[in-house]
Amino acid sequence: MLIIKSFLEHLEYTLGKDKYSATKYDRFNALAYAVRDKLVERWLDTQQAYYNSDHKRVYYISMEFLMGRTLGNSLINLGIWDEFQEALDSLGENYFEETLDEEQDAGLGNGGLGRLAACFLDSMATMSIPAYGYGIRYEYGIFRQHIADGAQVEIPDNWLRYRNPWELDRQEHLHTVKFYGRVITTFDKNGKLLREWVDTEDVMAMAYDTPIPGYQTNSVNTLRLWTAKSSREFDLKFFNEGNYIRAVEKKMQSETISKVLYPADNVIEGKELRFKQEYFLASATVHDVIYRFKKKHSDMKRLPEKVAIQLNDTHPTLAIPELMRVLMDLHNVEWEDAWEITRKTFAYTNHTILPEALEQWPVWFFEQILPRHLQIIYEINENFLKEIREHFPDDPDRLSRMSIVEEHWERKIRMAHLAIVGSHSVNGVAALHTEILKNELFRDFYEMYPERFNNKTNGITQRRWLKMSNPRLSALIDDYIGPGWTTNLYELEKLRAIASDPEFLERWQKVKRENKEYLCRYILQHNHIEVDPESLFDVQVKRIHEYKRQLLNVLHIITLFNRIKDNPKAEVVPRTFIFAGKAAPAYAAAKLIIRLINAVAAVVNRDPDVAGRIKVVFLANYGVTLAEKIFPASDLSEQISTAGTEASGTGNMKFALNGALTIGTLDGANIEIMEEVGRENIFIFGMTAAEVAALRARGYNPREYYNNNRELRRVLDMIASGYFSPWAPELFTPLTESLLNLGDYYMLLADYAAYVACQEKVSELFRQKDEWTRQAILNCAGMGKFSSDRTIDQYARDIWGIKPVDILPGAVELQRH
Ligand code: T68
Repeated sequence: MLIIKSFLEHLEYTLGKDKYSATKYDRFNALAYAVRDKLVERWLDTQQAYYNSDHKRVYYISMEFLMGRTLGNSLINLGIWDEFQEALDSLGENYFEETLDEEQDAGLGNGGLGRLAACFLDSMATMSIPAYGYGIRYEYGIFRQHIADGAQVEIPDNWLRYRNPWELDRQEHLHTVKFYGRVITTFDKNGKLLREWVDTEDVMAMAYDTPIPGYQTNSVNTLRLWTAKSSREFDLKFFNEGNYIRAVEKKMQSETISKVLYPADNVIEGKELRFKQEYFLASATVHDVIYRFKKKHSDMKRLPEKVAIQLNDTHPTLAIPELMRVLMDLHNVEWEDAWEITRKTFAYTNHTILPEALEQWPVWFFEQILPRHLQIIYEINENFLKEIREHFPDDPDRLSRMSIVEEHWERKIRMAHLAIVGSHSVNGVAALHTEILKNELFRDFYEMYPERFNNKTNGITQRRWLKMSNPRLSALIDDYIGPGWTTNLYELEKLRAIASDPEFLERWQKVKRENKEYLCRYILQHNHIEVDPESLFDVQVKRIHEYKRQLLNVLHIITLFNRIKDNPKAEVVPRTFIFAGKAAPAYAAAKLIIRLINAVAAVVNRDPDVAGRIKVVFLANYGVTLAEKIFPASDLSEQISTAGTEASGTGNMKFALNGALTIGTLDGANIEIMEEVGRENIFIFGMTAAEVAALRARGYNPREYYNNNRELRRVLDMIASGYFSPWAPELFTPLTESLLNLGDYYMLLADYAAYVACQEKVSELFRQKDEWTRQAILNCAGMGKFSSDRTIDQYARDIWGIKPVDILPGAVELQRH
């Protein structure tokens, strides 16, 4: 009952409420504080142990951390879920679940890249790796999505409006981040040339820390997020000039830096504010890292022995010239030494090959905002070009291809080139993706620095994505093979031996059925659609993007619709098509795809001929919390990107782990999933990446497919003629135009026939319930490789050179008393 005591004390003393005035949200906060108390002791122990042992640490810098909710995860990782559930439920029916449901998602990310960072934090803490996440404490995270008349509407996500009980503000951890100004040259007393960056506009970065508990371990790591605060000097300058309003305006302006997350996935918006955000994160983090290093060391050359910095895509790459600047201008390190230190410290992960997502910042941004960094980047580039000339004399094309400065049209800095040149490691996130990096996107760099390139196939944390989100399946698995899989996912292999065991099969089916019923209730509540839990749940949830081909899925749905309309008596396997995902607010095609899904849903769901066979559901506001409800209830996982476009995918792993079968292309990590679960237990269709490239080189003509396939033609004609939008017949023509007249860049039409045929195989198998279930079990059994624990272990060994540290419980306790 200590729990209840702590909970009630927080309700009273921290929140100033009693049981009469407490709202449900107060209850959540009181519980969160009670749990946080349990974290803090281990947190302090861990940080002290890192300090004492002076272990090498890794800094994972990312513009995004898509954490979702924290309370349930903390209870799981601390091993106190059952205890708290029982204690809370003694206060009232459903008290516990309702309380957990009060928590807002921390949505400080867009999609896969941000969620990967969150899974990595969980794995690093669980494996006792001395690690820090560094990011921005956006006041507004990813927008909340509403659907109004079938269209996406964005609502600001003001997630900090009511308190965030997990964070601790660190008023003392303040760094000055400089912008604008100019560089002057001076000499020190020995005649050495010095650069000084002066007349800058300064913004303060203030730290907020969130504890990151590992599972069944004493280690608690730190996620440190920066908030922009106006500097005092800044205030005083204008106040002293007597211009009060101007002073307050300036103050507000400087604080906008950490206001809002840019809501685009896999595209870059070349905005000045985004550029400033990236530098803000890079600079504050580099200063913090150096500050911590200097508590124990004075020789900067030892930095790479103690510090590894992982760049989550190019977004934090300004940390490279920033570290160079700090070393040279503030610590008097010579260029050669500074460069060696920097290169040994940094490592870069690429997450995409889409050209529109590769960052290139105009040189004039640098001239105005970061003049000192521009000088440094130019010097890095000069040295680099010299090196290329030595390696490959008489190859001027190579020089312009590889240069960090893009000279055509508007001059730009290519951030990926800077990241590769300034790092000792460059990695892709799945085997195919890394091959594409080496042989295509970064081929020139691979030829010059082959030893830098390596693959780290993504993973997910099984603590959140199975144990917490699918308690029924977890309990069943525990019953048969024990709980070892929670820290060693390869243990799931033991399921292979019982994949045909009738009793196990039956219990597995029962779990899936209950999870589907739960999702049915959610759908009924939110979409007012009644869904049959016996139907095949065919699910595509992820950001809406043309390359992910949600539209191909829609073409298949309309094909089935037509087949049923033509032959209303035919036996069909009932299916529920479930979609969810956000479109970037400025991405017109993606928003139109959402409207089409909803328009098709409206027609299909109310057609009496179709009743009981197919339904279409678009669930609004996809995010971590909704995902946790969807994966456990899914039968079929749609992973249908054009081969060669999806760097890895991680949703694919979450589905399979929860016992869904995959229909997918040979893209990203799908290939490795196939290798692990067996070719016979996955539905693969469509062109390979090589075939896509070859067809593109030959000249792809989508019209051929349109002309030669009657069903396809009919589907496209229906969309184009307004069958699904009679109130606005031309609404969807931009989509059919892009397929038929603008080249169908992602080759939906080329893969259509193979996709539809493959879906027929899916339906066939679903009729054989036990065989379906057996294959689903074999999928789950094959997921060992896709734990982020494995991924992190590989980063730690191959890139960071970091070993786990044991945290002894109470080690610091002794000192405290
Ligand atoms: C994703 N990338 C990849 N980017 O698309 C996915 N981009 O294949 C992969 O599994 C995942 O990264 C993890 O490696 C993204 O999510 C973004 O969200 C993004 C954000 C800002 C700018 C560009």
